[in-house]
Amino acid sequence: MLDGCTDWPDDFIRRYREHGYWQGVPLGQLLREQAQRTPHKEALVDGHRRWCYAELDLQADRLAAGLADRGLRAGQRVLVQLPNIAEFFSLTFALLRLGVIPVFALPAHREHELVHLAQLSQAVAYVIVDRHLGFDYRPLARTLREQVPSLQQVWVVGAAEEFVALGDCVADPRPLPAPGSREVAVLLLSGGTTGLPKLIPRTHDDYACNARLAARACGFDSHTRYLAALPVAHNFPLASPGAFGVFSVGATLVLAPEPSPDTTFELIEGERITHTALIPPLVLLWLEMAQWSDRDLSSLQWLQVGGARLKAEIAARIRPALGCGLQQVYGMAEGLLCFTPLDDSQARIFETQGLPLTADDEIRIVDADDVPVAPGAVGELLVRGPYTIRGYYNAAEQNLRAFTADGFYRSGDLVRRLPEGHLIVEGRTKDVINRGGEKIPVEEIENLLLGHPLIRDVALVALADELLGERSCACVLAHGGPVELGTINAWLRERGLAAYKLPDRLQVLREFPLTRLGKVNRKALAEQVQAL
Ligand code: OOB
Repeated sequence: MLDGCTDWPDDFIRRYREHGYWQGVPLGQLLREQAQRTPHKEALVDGHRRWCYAELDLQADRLAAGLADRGLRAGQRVLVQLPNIAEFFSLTFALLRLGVIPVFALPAHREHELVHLAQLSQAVAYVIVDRHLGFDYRPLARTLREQVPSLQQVWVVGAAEEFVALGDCVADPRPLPAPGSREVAVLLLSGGTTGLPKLIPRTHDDYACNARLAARACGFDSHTRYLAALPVAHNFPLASPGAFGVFSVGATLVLAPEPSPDTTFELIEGERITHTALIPPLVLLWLEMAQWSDRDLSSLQWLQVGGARLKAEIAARIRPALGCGLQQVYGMAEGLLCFTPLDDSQARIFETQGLPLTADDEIRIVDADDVPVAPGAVGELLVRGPYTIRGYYNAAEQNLRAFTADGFYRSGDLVRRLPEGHLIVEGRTKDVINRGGEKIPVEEIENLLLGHPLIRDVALVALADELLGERSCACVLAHGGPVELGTINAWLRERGLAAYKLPDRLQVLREFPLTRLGKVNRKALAEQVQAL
């Protein structure tokens, strides 16, 4: 396994193979097998471009050969920041076939996040699109090249300027040595528990298991037409079951450039979409707009919702407004996935976040001392299983805190379990703000803000919000002078912070409420500010 990663112990490896979770086939090979089974079946739709399985397979092979010619070698990392376009998949499969490991940044990430990801992964190349939704990624590539010496190459989909066009990185396909299925396939981003985001190594075996079993739990078959409305760089639309789930059953993936009802309703109508996935704030927007839209959404069978807690009242509005069923999804890039079964009772579908995907997902719900709580009581969810990591990448010290000695991942989520096993997410212990599904690592933002000349101390807290569930408020003790949200956010933008992490509100205070131990009492602070 890649240096800096934690493998599963031998007895677990044996068990996961015996139980059929790990099938010994690298992800690149899964596409190959599908292309052999159904070469002419439509795999991917991106605007006017339609690729069948044979075409996607060929594009991946051509890129793999071309990138090998440019010196890419198995085990190296490549920072990939692409929106929902066909090249995301030809590139990803090319890298997977070479055993080169993509690090998936979100299109919304900027210099602050990207420098960290490139340094942490020691990426040798960075792949971007020239422009997307009005943003030019090439200046970002310039900054990154200056700041991260390991980044030798930049490949651009579209107009490359001084860089190299990805379209020029192709060569005639040739047989290349495939990586082993137990190797790391991709590095995903964690929502963050403390400090800056960490990288999550997912192996070919475990990620294939993730996608294949999730596709089964969601009723995907070869007739499925899945709309990727969320950015496919995220684990939910990428493999839970998402795009990889689609490819695992020979179905069709339709890419939306962004998730607005205008764009997606047209695609649902035109492409006869059967399944899609959203985060809760988008559900609200879709429900609202469905009333005014005359698009035909009748092909839609299932809407998967996850990333943040969906309110039961909103859940109940989905079928009447959109005409499709709801499937709640509780997942994490570290592994564990839960789905409400498609044939579950309405009450459970509306009020729970579902059942773990496999019988070998071991769930422990514990108190602050790691002691299991009484059945039905709320506690922190710890998990271990065939597709849940045993350690973050190159993070020996953090791993001591994020994993128990016997290999359980500490999710930082507070959950309770119903007698039949359904989990309900009740809150969390980790210092993350969940802004409608987008995760804001509190410490990362606080550390940045502490560098502002007018700010003496800061605490970022979550405030309740109708649309987003939570939004962020920077509570500030100032040195003096006017401290205002607009100027602070402009300053944060200059430092290259992704827009979704900018505080929604700023509150200047004289002092912070403290705990008995003299630390900032975040709960009291949030209550105090919410009441203002
Ligand atoms: C998904 O993955 P991440 O890695 O961006 O975030 C994971 C965290 C969880 O630990 C939990 O705190 C929260 O997001 N979360 C939910 C939730 N789904 C995720 N909280 C309440 N209710 C839910 N349904 O967000 C993710 C990965 C795969 C599938 C779906 C979501």
